[in-house]
Amino acid sequence: MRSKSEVKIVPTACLHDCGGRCPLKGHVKEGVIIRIEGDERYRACLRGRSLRQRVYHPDRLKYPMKRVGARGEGRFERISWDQSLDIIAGELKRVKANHGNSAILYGGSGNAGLLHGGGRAGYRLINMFGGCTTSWGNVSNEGSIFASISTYGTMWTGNTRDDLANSRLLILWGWNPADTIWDTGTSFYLAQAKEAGSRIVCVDPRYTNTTATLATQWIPILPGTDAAMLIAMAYVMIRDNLQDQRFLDTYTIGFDQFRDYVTGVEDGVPKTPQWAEPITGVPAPTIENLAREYATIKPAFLIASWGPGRSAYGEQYHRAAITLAAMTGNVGIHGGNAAGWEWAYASTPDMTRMPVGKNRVLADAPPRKDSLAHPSAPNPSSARIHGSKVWDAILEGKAGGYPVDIKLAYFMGSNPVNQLLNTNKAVEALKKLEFIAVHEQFMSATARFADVLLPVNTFLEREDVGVPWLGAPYYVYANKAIESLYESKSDLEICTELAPRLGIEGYNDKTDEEWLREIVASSNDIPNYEEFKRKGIHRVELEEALVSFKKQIEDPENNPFPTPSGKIEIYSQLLADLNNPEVPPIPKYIEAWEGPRDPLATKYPLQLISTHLKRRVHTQFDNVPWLRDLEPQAVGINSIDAQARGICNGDEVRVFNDLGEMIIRAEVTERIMPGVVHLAEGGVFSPDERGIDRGGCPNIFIRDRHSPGGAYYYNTVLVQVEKI
Ligand SMILES: Nc1nc2c(c(=O)[nH]1)N[C@H]1C(S)=C(S)[C@@H](COP(=O)(O)OP(=O)(O)OC[C@H]3O[C@@H](n4cnc5c(=O)[nH]c(N)nc54)[C@H](O)[C@@H]3O)O[C@H]1N2
Ligand SMILES: Nc1nc2c(c(=O)[nH]1)N[C@H]1C(S)=C(S)[C@@H](COP(=O)(O)OP(=O)(O)OC[C@H]3O[C@@H](n4cnc5c(=O)[nH]c(N)nc54)[C@H](O)[C@@H]3O)O[C@H]1N2
Ligand SMILES: [Mo]
Repeated sequence: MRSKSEVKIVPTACLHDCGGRCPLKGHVKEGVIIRIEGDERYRACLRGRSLRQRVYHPDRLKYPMKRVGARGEGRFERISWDQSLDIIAGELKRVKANHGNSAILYGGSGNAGLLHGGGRAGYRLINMFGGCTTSWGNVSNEGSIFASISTYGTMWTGNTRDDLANSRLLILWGWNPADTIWDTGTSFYLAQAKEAGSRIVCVDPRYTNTTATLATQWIPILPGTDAAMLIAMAYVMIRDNLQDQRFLDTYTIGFDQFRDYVTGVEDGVPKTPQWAEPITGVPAPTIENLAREYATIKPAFLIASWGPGRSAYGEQYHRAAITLAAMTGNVGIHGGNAAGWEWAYASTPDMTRMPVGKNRVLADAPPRKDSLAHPSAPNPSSARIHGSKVWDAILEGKAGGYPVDIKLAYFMGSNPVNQLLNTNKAVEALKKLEFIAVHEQFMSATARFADVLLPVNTFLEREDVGVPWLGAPYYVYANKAIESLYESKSDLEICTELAPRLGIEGYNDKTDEEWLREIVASSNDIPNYEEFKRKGIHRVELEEALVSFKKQIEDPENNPFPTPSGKIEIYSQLLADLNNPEVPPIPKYIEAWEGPRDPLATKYPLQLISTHLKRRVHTQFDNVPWLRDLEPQAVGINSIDAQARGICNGDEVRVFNDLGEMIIRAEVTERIMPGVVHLAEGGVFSPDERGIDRGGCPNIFIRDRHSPGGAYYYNTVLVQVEKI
């Protein structure tokens, strides 16, 4: 028997791509993690606690491999690191020489450590090699970014979550933080608000776990119609003169134009609750009530979560929510919320991270014509392709109007085949390329298409630092708990070895620790690197909750909003100048395609939404046995829709539309409204020999277009479900 003293406790953290950054303690014995323990204050979720089953999963990629079967078939043979790096370097040089750097497509996201996350290592390498084609548009929340920048002039619009306890009414619009972690403490603060007697209303097509545990009221709404309900709420406030006119006069421009649209002066259609009822499926009296409550209970927190915004015209929903926050005077005050992009604490963007350098392919191209042309709008180069169009761009190239003919794709830390739109088109597109390199931990749907596939370690096998989303005021230090398993390496190590093969000098002249010391020093918050590393966490004690726009509200003379007018722009001249009726200067309800009134609905009558799952982060953790048994992938369908189709709970059903077909288990439930079905995103694309997906990947159904303002529209799609 070995003694307990041989167990070493390593302070580390979960750095997966959700909003939580949960401190963890790894119990390590003889180089093996035997247990993972959470933190008392920042409690890790089920994923962090089951990390061992992911890290030690038998399917981890173990050594470099090259493809031997047809592309996408998933047959590989082992090669050495030298061989694999020589092949990748040779292909990069060949494509650059023959077609130029723009023929290289690079994509990376993945885990969220400040050093190893975000595909930074690869982007730095490719930029030092001369640049590449990349995509634009934030898959998570481009609609919200668009609305925040055009209305407030900045993305930083949130309050820290400890401020939730100050709200008396909380309207959670398409937000399910009981499952979908945005930062580690949110559920705790929501529970505090509930205990203090605040009203919590959830507006969501699904009766979520958040609704079940926290809400006083559930308002089911048809997907993609949120802007109509918000605008009808504005109608009620205007009709009853409940808006905070002093706030509007002092801090905003364009309310008059908005009022003319809402009351019907502009187009002859008053946007009454009766107008919104058949569009949204929400009874007019329910809309009336919520409007009156939001206008009269102060302070009130309205969050416009990103799920509803990942839809056609999702930008309008976000702009409408911001307008209501302004109409009720809830911007810049404790207990309120600006209803924008949500981040409060602006320290991360200021931190000095490993520079990615300049991408010359992007820099050399003129700005995109339809970008907001605002300094904080991310990288508006016309050489970027919207992420929903990359597969089409590969297939159609310059002949199809794209800026480039892509020949080579290099992916690390992302799984675009599974997670971008129109998966079957992705399959077709990737078959056309001359070469594909992928760095991965597992044989993902994307890894399957690699010509050379390199094994990457996990954050428990390297050092990193993390910051949670939304401005939760703490930092985590993820100490390396174990040596890299098998032959795996970090992306940074791999790129460091590739650099000289590409003739690049000075790619990496620092150790990981030197990079991390630099990152930590630049935070301004962390006084002592050693202590931070030893404890694994640094908390910033705030005197009071941080509230975005507090200065602007308290002293408007000296603190204009960072918009062209210095005010909250309910009417935006920048948008008016785009001269595009689909991106109007005031928020409007624009009916989306693939909704219940689309002619396509006669063939495919069910609206499909795909949400983020408690037990996964996207596709990651899907293979963890402890978690898989908890919530098997299934299509959620209301009992009325199920009965009409003869479907019983647990039956295998066929889900299909013109783009794809799937066989999956049905979960018959009252927890989703009739007419809407649900599949969790991140179901692993697993086509059988007939091409029918058996893994439940919703993206096989979703058209590869995007909303006019750039929002990805994962939640705008019609399907049919039938019993088999
Ligand atoms: N556990 C876990 N946490 C995560 C993630 C994860 O994968 N797992 N992913 C992280 C990432 S990267 C992101 S971007 C965020 C995403 O965070 P969100 O975008 O908030 O997450 P979703 O679950 O997609 O959507 C939230 C809710 O919106 C509802 N909804 C969908 N469509 C509509 C609509 O049209 N109208 C209304 N009113 N409601 C609608 C859904 O039913 C769902 O309950 O979560 C982060 N946190
Ligand atoms: N239908 C639908 N689709 C969606 C969404 C939706 O709501 N509905 N949500 C979208 C959103 S919000 C997001 S953020 C995206 C997420 O899209 P992705 O980030 O592409 O999704 P993941 O499945 O997390 O893929 C990350 C991959 O990186 C690997 N990985 C993890 N760590 C590392 C590392 O250090 N190095 C390397 N090289 N690899 C690593 C993992 O094994 C995993 O396969 O999905 C989008 N897709
Ligand atoms: Mo995301």
